Amino acid sequence: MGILNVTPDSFSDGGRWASPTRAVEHARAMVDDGADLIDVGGESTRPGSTRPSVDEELHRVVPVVEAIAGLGVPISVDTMRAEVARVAIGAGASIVNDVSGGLADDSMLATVAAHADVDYVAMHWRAHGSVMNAEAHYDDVVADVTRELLQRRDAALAAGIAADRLVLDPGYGFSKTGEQNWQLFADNGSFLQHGHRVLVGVSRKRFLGELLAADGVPRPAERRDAATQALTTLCALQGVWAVRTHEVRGQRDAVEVVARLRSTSTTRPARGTDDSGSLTGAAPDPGR
Ligand code: PMM
Repeated sequence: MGILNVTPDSFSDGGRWASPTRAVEHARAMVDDGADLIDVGGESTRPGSTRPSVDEELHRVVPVVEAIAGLGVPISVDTMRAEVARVAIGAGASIVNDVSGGLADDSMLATVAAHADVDYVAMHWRAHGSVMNAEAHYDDVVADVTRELLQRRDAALAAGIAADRLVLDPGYGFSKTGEQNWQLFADNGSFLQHGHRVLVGVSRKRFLGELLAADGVPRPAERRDAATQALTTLCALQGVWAVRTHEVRGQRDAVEVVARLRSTSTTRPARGTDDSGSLTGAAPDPGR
């Protein structure tokens, strides 16, 4: 899933693709590099960010969704607002990527449920960017995130979103410290046990910059792609459905390597191997 942030202030690519013309060029380049999906977002969710108005978000997102609808890959809209989701679906989006899992807007789940052919990504989330870091308190980060995410899953099902339309995302970097992100990733496979596709968004995130810091200074965002690729490889091995990424070519290569390895190992099945990986071929969810 290639990231197309049409925001002035995202942490890694803020402002770069803000004009529709540049956004379309970048989307095309990501498809050429092997992206299977494009995720268009008009609100920065980075810690400390302030929210745009609904009109401003619509103004950023909708012309870009319309313009890239002809590229031949599904479009996801990264929004917490039902109104933006509704208009973006009308403009050509077929996935709603809601980092709040329905918590930020009471109308979101019903809006998505009203479109039976639209997928819904529910991410683990506790609070908006302005206050999210203050919420990074857990007794057991894996157990707590799992419990809270499954509550959002249950809310989505209760609202009428079909189970096979749901994608779960642990929400790396959202109300989580660096250490908590690593603990979550160490147990990333556990999110796959619930029968839903899993999306992972670790691309260029701060915990990678901290890992690669020199003299106490985090590695800049645009130099975190190799570390991102290492995590993409692990995701592909685990059977994660998609990774949300700024840099596409290297991630695609990582996925191809794992897919090749899997097709090789299937000629001599290893005991305990789980073949359900979606990044690398077969879909993990029962319904599709
Ligand atoms: N992270 C960001 C934005 N949207 N959506 C999902 N589903 N998962 C994520 O981890 C996620 C997201 C923040 O990263 P960005 O500012 O680089 O887009």
